[in-house]
Amino acid sequence: MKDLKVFKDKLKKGEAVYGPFMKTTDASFVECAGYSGFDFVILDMEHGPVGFSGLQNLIRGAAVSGVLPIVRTYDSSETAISKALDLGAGGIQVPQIQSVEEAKEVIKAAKYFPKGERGVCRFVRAAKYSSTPRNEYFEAANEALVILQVEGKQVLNKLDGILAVKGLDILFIGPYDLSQSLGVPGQVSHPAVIEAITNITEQAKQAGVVTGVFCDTFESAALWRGAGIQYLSYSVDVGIYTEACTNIVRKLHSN
Ligand code: 3PY
Ligand code: MG
Repeated sequence: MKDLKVFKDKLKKGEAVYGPFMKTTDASFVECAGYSGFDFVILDMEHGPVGFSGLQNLIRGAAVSGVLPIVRTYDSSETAISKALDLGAGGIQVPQIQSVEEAKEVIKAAKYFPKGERGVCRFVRAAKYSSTPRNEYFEAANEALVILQVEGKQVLNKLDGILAVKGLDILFIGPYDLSQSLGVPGQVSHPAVIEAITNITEQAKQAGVVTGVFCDTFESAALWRGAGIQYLSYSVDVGIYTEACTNIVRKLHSN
């Protein structure tokens, strides 16, 4: 997967990668994000309405516009993970990881032998429905990114163990759920949330693991890029569209 190699090289060089969450079920919007130059899109099965048959068209939209499709699974179950990968996701992003054991189970579901026990089928979109030679496919498939989300204060004392899990590519911090668990729901700029994100980032840095975070302002994107976070998820398709519409309506009414 060419895009995946470019993406991983950027991370290795310490560069930043940017991409929005996508709640759309229409591949046109994924293409727009790709043609705009984003590095990745996160196709959201946790908070968006898309199902698996719609998901495959969103992944196709990502392929034609040259952007890496990451799927945020609806949970950490084997089915949620392997179906997304079978459809050709460049990586999976799993929400609400609660323990080291759960992190290990995710790797097991996402990787083929010898790294894991992913259910085997080569008649899937990711294997070009069996056109990809089998050895080539199973090796390439094991390159898909595994991104784990930590977003609750109860998981903070398990971070060392999670960061040591083999096969983890990126530790993603969810500021919104984190803010709720810290007792300030939605206040992602609250000092307690900033402190928690800073500490997680530092701990990951010590462990040599790339971090990611969600931002919905340019200020927070700059803040977290400055702190060394490389995988920056910038806002959400529907939020971006709402903001653009609001600005247009405001300007039209000011004429
Ligand atoms: C969170 O902030 O909780 C996320 O999952 C990313 O938007
Ligand atoms: Mg969350």
